[in-house]
Amino acid sequence: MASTQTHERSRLEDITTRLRLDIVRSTTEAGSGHPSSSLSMVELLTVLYFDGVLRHDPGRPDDPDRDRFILSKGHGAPGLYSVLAEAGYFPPEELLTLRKLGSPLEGHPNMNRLAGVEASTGSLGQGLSIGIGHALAARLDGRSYRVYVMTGDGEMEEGQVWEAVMFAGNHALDNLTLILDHNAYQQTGAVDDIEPLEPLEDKFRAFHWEARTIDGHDLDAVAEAYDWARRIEGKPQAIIARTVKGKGVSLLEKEPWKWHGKPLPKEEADKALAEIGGAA
Ligand SMILES: Cc1ncc(C[n+]2csc(CCOP(=O)(O)OP(=O)(O)O)c2C)c(N)n1
Ligand SMILES: [Mg+2]
Repeated sequence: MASTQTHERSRLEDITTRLRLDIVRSTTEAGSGHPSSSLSMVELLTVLYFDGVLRHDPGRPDDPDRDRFILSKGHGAPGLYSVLAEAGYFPPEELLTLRKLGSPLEGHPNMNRLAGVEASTGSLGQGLSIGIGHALAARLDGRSYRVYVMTGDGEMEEGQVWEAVMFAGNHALDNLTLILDHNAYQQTGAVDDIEPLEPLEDKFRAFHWEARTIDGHDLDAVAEAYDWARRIEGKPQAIIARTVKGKGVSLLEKEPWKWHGKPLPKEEADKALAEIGGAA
C-alpha cells in the first residue's frame, strides 16, 4: 500500500512539479512536441515510477524480470523522458536536447536509442498489442513481471486497441494493466464529439477485464488503483484515469483543442513555469 504519510506525499508532489517544469522547458526549447498530452500523465507516471509500483532499476534496464511500462501514446514522449531522467536513466541536462539532431530523445520514443524505453511508439493503437507480447512472454518464461501500457482516449478509437483488449481478456492476462489517460480531448476536439467511448467500464468488462475509473491527478487514488490492479487474478485490468489535458498550465487547460502538439512560445512558457512553481 502506498504511503499516505505527509513527507512521502510531498516528495511525490515535488516530483510532479519537476516533471511539469521539465515538460514545458524541453518542448519550448525544442520548438515542437506535445506538452499538453504529457502534462495529463504526470501523476499517473509519478506514482508508477516513484512510489514503488514499477519494479525497475535504471542500472539494469535489460533485467529480464523488470516490470515493463509502454507508452502507447508515444507523442507523450516529453513526459516519459522527464520521468526517465528523474529516475536516473540519463542526466536531466539532456532533456533540453529533445528533438535535436543526433539526440536519443526523439520526437517519439525509440527503444533502440534510449534505455528505459520499452517500445518504439508513436503510431497510435499499437502499444497494447506490444504489451500483450510481453505479458504472454512472462507467462511462457515463468517470470513474474507485470506490464503497464498507457493509451490516450482518442487512441481508443483505433480498431487494433479493441482487438488487443479482446485477446488479453480471452487469455486472462492478469499481469497486464492498461492505464487510460482519459483527458477528454484528442487532436482536433473533444473525444465525446468525435467518437464517444462510454460506457467504458462496461466495454472492458464485456471483454473479460476488470475496470475502474479514478481521478488521474489524485496521487492517493492513483496509488490505490495500482494496488487494486496488482491484486486481481485471472483478468487484465483497466484503470480509466480522468485527467485534464495540459494539467498545471492554465493556458493549455482552458482551450485544449487549440494546443494539441504545440509547445508554448517562450513568453508563455515563462508564465507557465512560474505558475507550476517549485524550486526545481
Ligand atoms: C495511427 C496514428 N494516427 C494519427 C496520429 C497523429 N496523432 C498524434 S497524437 C493524436 C491525438 C491523440 O489523442 P489522444 O489519444 O487523446 O492523446 P492525448 O494527446 O489527448 O493524450 C493524433 C491523431 C498518430 N500518431 N498515429
Ligand atoms: Mg486525449
